[in-house]
Amino acid sequence: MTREAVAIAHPNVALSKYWGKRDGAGNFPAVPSLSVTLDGLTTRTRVRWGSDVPSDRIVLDGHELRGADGARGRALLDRVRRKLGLRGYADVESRNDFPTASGLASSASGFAALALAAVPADSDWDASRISDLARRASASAARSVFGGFVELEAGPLVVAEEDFLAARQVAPSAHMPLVVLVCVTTEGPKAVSSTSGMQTTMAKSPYASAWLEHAPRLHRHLLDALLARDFERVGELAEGSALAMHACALAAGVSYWNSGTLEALAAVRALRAAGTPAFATIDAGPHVKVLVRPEDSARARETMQATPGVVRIIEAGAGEGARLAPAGEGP
Ligand code: 2P0
Repeated sequence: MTREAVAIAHPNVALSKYWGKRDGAGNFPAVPSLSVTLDGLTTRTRVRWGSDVPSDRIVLDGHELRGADGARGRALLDRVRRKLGLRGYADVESRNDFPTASGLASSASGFAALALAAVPADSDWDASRISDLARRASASAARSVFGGFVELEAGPLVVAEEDFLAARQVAPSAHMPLVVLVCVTTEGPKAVSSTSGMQTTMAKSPYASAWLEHAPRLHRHLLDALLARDFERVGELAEGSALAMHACALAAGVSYWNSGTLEALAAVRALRAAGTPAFATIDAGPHVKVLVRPEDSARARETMQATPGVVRIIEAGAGEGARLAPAGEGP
């Protein structure tokens, strides 16, 4: 018996940020988040279930995944095997067309693609169940299952591991045209994983409870602004969410920024002062993602390219959710 599928998924950038987990098992976020799935960066993952496969194995960009990410991926495969009564093990080959583990959200696209490719297409699992499965590996991955603008609510206050929580699309890509300029400020891997960064933040930051109270409120305002297609309000709130998250983390000694991050933030502020509505967001890494309307992207790109510390720029728009590649395509 062999079953094989290739899935394609993209990272997403959160406009209102997820940072902090509920106590207990199951990887439930403590705050709601809202993201836009990107189209400029891609993960392709092939999963082959076979009775001839000796053990679950995940190879990413030519190297076998070990450590925490490998364990999460194998736990995902194990869950699929148990829930669907599959026999045998899975051989997984995955490729990113962007730097892995550098704060460019490779775990979001990676676990979304893995979840979709691991669940046999003839099962009755819909996109919500795939999203719940992906969330258990990495909460941001639940959002990359869907395209356009996507919400993931917080987990229940008291969680049971088997509680269901999936992301959902709140608006399609075309709802509010926007360009994301990913200003890469280093090609190296990040020093602190998101999981450990958020754990340290929640355990040690004097502002953790302020974040947990503020984030859901900001999220609701951001969702309203998005539904009203108010780009500038969305941008202001998105920048506010990122700065609040990083301020909270910084107070616990968790810093993802480098000098290029600060230069890029200043350049975005200067763009705004000169009349271009451009807004910054930053994830668990040093890169700055600039949100602009499509008609302003060339000007913003020129400014960001000339900013010290910006190594290169990847331009992305709102993209599609995870999907299966046509039969016969490789990873
Ligand atoms: C987000 N980040 O909302 C936030 C903002 C980074 C900064 O979701 O522990 O890899 O695997 O559930 O999803 C990155 O964290 O964390 C993330 P886990 P994940 O996009």
